[in-house]
Amino acid sequence: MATCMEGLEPGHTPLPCGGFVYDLAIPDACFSESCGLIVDFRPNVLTGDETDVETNMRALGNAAGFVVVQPNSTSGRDAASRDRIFFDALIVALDIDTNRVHVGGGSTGGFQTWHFICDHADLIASAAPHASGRSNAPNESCDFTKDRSPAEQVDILISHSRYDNRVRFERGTDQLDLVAQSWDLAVDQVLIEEDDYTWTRWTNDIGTVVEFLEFDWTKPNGYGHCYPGGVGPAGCSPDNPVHYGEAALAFYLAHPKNEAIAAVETGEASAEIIISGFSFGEPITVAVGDTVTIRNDDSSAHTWTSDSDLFDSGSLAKGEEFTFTFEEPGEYSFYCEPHRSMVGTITVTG
Ligand SMILES: [Cu+2]
Repeated sequence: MATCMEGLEPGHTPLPCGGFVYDLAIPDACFSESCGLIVDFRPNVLTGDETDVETNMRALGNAAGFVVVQPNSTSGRDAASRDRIFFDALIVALDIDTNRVHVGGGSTGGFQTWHFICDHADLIASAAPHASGRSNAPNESCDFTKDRSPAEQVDILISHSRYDNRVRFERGTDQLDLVAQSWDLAVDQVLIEEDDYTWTRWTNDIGTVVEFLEFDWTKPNGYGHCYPGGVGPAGCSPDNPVHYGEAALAFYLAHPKNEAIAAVETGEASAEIIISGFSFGEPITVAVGDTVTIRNDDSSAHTWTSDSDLFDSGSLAKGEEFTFTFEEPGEYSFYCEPHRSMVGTITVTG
């Protein structure tokens, strides 16, 4: 298996290994510095290339400092274990940051993600299974029983269409219920509630986060087994307010394995938050009276919006800035209006 790694090169490389092809997208920088890893499992009717049309994960992940792999391998529990061997070799070969390994995928790729959550939780920081859920096949279900349960809890973004014609919506909610019961999760927050979609956040005492995005979007033929925001034949519609790949990436960035708090020196006259790769970066600490400048370095527009209505930058295009001066000590949480998985906290000391 290690010999497969001899073909690693920057850019998009279909890498043959063990009889399968792993579509790899590796930013130049990842050969000289430690990057994260995103696995984007494909539906069985799509290749890695076709999957990328719907998820755009190569471009999104690469821009945010991730190696992206889209395996063209078989599905199922054994396949997940075999893919794990490939990923482990890749992690060593590229010195991947093991706090930033994430898996996701739609349909068959979603079930594959559940296999991974169940059997390889030690490897992953967070996951984004889409259009998948409880399996009916014997020995193929990550049913959270004693025989088949993750060794540790991971943060998960689950998405599912209420009009899914291939994997019924109830299978998604059944799986959510299994996770919620096993990990003592309860709804903590309704992040978004619109006519055509609802996004909830579930948490427990030890800080595990499971988010559930349910939506009404379908393809023009009314079938809901599709990627939100996807532009190809397996996409729901480019007009959807949520894009699966963007939502998964934002969730991954918000949920690394060790959510270390990096506090900057306090008492500085000013501090800066840079929005980049759908992330506000590490939490920061400032002193009362400090002015915080926020700048958007992404080509997508973002907002810096306080949970408590204290501040709101409005929509910031690329390169735009907004400043705010904190007059009271406290912990201030914030989010991005169009990308609710983009969240952060600023601590103001007295
Ligand atoms: Cu945003």
